[in-house]
Amino acid sequence: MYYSKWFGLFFLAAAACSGTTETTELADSRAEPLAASSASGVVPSGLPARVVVGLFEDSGQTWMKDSGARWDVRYRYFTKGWVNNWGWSANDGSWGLDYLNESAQQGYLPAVQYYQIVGEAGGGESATLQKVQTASTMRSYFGDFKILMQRVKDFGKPTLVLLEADAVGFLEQQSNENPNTYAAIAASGMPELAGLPDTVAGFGLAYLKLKQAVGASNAILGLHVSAWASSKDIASYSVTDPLGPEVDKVYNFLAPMGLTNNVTGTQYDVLVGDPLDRDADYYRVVQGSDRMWDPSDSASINSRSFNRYAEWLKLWNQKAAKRWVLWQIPLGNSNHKNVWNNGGPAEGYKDNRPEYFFANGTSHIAKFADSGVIGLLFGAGASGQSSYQNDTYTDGQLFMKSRAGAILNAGGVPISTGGGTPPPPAACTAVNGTGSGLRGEYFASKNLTRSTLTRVDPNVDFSWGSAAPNSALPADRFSARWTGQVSPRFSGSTTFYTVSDDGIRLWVNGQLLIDNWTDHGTTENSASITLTAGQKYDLKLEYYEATGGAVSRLLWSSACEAKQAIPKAQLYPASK
Ligand SMILES: [Ca+2]
Ligand SMILES: [Ca+2]
Repeated sequence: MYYSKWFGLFFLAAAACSGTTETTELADSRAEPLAASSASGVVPSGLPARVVVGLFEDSGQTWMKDSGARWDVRYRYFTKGWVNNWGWSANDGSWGLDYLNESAQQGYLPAVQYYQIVGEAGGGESATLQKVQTASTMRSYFGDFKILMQRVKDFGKPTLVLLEADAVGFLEQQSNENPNTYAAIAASGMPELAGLPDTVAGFGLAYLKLKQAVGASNAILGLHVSAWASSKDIASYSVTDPLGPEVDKVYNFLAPMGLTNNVTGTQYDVLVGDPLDRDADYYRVVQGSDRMWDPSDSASINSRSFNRYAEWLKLWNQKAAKRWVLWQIPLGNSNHKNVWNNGGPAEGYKDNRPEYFFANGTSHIAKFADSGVIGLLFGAGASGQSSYQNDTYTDGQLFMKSRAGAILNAGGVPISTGGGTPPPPAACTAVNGTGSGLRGEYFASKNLTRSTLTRVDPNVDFSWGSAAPNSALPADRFSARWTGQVSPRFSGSTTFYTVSDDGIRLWVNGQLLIDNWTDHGTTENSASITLTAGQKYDLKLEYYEATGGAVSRLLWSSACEAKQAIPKAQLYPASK
């Protein structure tokens, strides 16, 4: 339980954080033994066991490939209109698939910064909530996103999809950080979204639902976490406020959007952050606002510093148990001329992030990995800013190409939990079953009479929407009973979940665990029971549909296993 040791350390420091000495000691104490191993959460499946480094590069460009540096990730924005190539292609997302394929052909994992809401009709950034509350806008918006998921599925390789930087922050502001604020999600009329709440939280869940409905399991979805939308900009201005309360506040808003268990049964894979959208000295020179971070390893976390940002990332990492991808990291270095970038050598504004990460070995990358960071994506967030094409350094070399390139070509910086699976606790010994599912008997009535159809269902994971389960059954007023045995893979407390629309009740080992035999919209119920791995227990699940949408799902989780539909191999059908 080394996390508790961590929290202990943190609170100790927080209690004494009026000076910098304690913070320095904290930084020192964590540097060696814990290294990158103290980050919480799993590295999403399909990502390598190192901190991936990438660049913004537009369709058709080959600078990254020509550079000879082993970049990992290539990203670009997908803005409103992408789905039909702004009128130049069919309305099928093929332009997007081309970008994914082009990136893969050049050896890169593609990343999409999905940035479409601001381009939807109805106003600018200040109208974000209003757009999300407009059913027709949401129907067309999520229609486009569904097409993205279909093309990502066609692509078939891991794809980072970073969702709506800025827009999520504006929703946070415009809803006064209330995730239950109305949004037109089920109300959009999109069939896949029928079971989701009409709330801002439901807006976040809609992306998860569409990924799941399309089956784009290779899409790695990232939810943007704003460092400014809580009314405190913790990275640039509110730099002495304690970080914990700010993290808690924003987490409470974002968690129901899909950072924790929810009705879709899935969650976001990563958190997404943006350290700053322009070079720091652009703000100083042009706007008179100093946003440069102190790069010193002994800087207080209560100062405008890399240490403070890393601490914020770490608190989030531990709270949400998810890794971070940072994107749109500015490209300025200390040799830039602090002028508008017209493409001449060293034109653009000074920043210190590339030097922080790449000019002094790899310890700073490792430090950020320790805070949960698994990806560093660099790119100018606006025109006139520094760029990797002309970031000429004091040695006459292009900085990113020569410095980041050297680190990447030497293999990069490793991270702890590679391979996409969490390290199981020692006690988690799996006993895999050989089952084939449950006997499913379906009835043409609400009350388990008029038996109409019997079959073996590999599992119970149905979302029939407004359709019938089978042509022999009606779309409304039907019911079903699944019977057989369940065999847990792991010993200990197992939590069973039903997700149903409408009524449901579940017995395990003769015990009535869940009883919600009422008309209702999609609802999750859960209960826990202690079971022994490999042993078979009687299971009975009864369900009825009244009218409208129909959902029936049976899931489980335990300390050793993430929440998921109970797999076929662990279910044995009753013979009659
Ligand atoms: Ca129905
Ligand atoms: Ca219903």
